[in-house]
Amino acid sequence: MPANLTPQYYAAEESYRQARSPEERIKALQEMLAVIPKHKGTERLQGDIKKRIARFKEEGIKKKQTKGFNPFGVEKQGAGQAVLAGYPNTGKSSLVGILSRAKVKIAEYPFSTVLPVSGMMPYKDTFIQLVDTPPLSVDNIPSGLIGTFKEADLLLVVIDVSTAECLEQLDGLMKILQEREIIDLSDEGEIIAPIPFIVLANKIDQPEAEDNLTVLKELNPSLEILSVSNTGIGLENLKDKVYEILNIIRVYGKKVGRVVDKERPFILKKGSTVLDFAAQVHKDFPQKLKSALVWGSSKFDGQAVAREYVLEDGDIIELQF
Ligand SMILES: Nc1nc2c(ncn2[C@@H]2O[C@H](COP(=O)(O)OP(=O)(O)O)[C@@H](O)[C@H]2O)c(=O)[nH]1
Ligand SMILES: [Mg+2]
Repeated sequence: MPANLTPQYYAAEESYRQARSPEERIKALQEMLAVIPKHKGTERLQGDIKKRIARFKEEGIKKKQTKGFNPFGVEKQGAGQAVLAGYPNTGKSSLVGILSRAKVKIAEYPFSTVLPVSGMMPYKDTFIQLVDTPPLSVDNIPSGLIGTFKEADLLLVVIDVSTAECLEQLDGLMKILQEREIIDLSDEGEIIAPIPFIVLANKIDQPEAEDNLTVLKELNPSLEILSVSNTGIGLENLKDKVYEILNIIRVYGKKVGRVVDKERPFILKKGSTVLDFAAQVHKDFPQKLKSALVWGSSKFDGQAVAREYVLEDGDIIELQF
């Protein structure tokens, strides 16, 4: 028997896919269950959703009981979370300090950062969260830190190209992260594991840096390597790249007869539709939504579009009920 699922159901399912925390997942699953057409064709699916809700609830309780507070957990904020990873003294804290307003500890001696610290990096009219982390090396991998990496939307693998040790640093980091299935590349250099990443060749302002970088690039032709420094080199390029890899768009809501609220963009995954936008504004909206007017990506300003219309970065949307 066909399930005949409704747009409301698909919207709820989309929120489930975009959910980041167990609480958000449970909420989205409950919404899916509430709007799913109740007939024989969906019985199995209903059962499956109920099981998933029960499992997430159970996991949540267990986590609270066994782990309590996890000091390596970093609550997500802003348009996306980029976590830095690197050996001691490679300049992770300096980068987070410059790019955000976070109070990070910068020191000439290693191991001055003990727990993750996050700061918000302004970008266009939104903020991207940067997470500074304690250092790791092949001999010292703080176990909680692997958890921090696994939760990231993007990893910034930081190496210090002012020294020839950058070759070992890169190999060591790639090995640690690949073994734990955090990042992975195909032979063609395509990112195939859950967390996208870029390599940051830091301290490019130093005398030996360019030569080291040339060798590094020759040995790792498939890697995306950006050169940066705390003197400002490459930082604008880095921001653009981070935004691009997060694969998100900013869109703006406009109420009928009002001016658009340009202060607070909504953040959606690239490829999101008018319906996805409606679901983010209010959970009841997808059900009522008829169409929308769009300024930006549409052929002309204020064009009426269907619910399935795919939005683009910068679009302004007026929902029509
Ligand atoms: N020349 C130069 N020095 C840097 C750069 N970034 C950081 N440093 C220095 O490297 C040392 C370690 O920096 P820090 O940010 O604490 O490294 P972390 O251990 O990776 O967090 C400090 O003395 C910084 O001033 C850079 O881009 N160029
Ligand atoms: Mg540090």
